[in-house]
Amino acid sequence: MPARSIPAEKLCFTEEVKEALTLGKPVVALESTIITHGMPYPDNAQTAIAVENTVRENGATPATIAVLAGHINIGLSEGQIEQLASSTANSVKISRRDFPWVLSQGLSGGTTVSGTMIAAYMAGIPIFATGGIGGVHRGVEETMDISADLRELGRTPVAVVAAGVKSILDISRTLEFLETEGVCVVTYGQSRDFPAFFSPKSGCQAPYNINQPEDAANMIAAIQLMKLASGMLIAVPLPEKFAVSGEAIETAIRDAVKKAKEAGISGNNVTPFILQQVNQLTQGASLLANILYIELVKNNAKVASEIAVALACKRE
Ligand code: PSU
Ligand code: MN
Repeated sequence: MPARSIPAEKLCFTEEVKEALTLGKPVVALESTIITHGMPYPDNAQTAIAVENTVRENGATPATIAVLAGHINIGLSEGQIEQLASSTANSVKISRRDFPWVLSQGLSGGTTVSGTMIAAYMAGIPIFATGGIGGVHRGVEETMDISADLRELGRTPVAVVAAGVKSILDISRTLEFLETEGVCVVTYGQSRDFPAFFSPKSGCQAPYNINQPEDAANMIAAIQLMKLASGMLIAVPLPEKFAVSGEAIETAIRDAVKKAKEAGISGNNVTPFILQQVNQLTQGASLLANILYIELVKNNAKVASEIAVALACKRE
């Protein structure tokens, strides 16, 4: 997919990513809000590097995307990951609306699913792996809190591989909104049950189900063939062996939502607040939550890599 033309000095590629893209090798984009707003240092840096390695082990090149000093970086060196991970206090959480500010002010930050999709598309990377995407928040009737991720999926043709959305969100409204936005949602595995992050099942059905990387590659190719402006969501459930512990953590997350409401947290502070609360509420189990979280992201990265490989094979 040809890169959208933007001034080269604003888009910085690592040699590894530039070479892979030039040669048409499989590349998987990775987001960086996980690094800046999802986990404390040094876990965030270690996780980011572990996820990159999972992509490499599965035959693709990882391109972690972030904004550093006003430049959009497609692929980060270990030193840059370390820098971003250890200086999170000044990091901006970057979705579509935030680019004009961070680029013009020369700021740094982690890109959300929305922000990463935009940058991946500019760089010519059609597939991207993350943990979970943002969604429609419960109480949306009052707050209008709908993640920019959902509208981005409707307007940027990048396939996002994620474990669905957290059960704290309004999952059925999230799926309704994705339908309105024209986003093709597909579960990956044995069931059409849309996953809810640590819970492999939410009880809400996705419209389609696939279980082979080639199926996903064919769908991405169809989007490209039709030049649809919309992306797609490939929802991968947490592997069965982690499901029981996953359910316990989802319960803790639901408690954290209550707290956020009581504390009057709003806007883009909601998700980081909840993630931090869950660590506290699960106490002894927070280590488990961390381990599960890393397993979940790595599993998504593996699936995305296999899809990227299948897509590259189709192009040869
Ligand atoms: N969901 C998670 N963990 C996360 C996020 C979402 O379980 O770290 C991050 C992602 O970067 C996502 C963003 O794109 O939060 C959505 O934020 P908001 O709800 O403010 O749109
Ligand atoms: Mn929001």
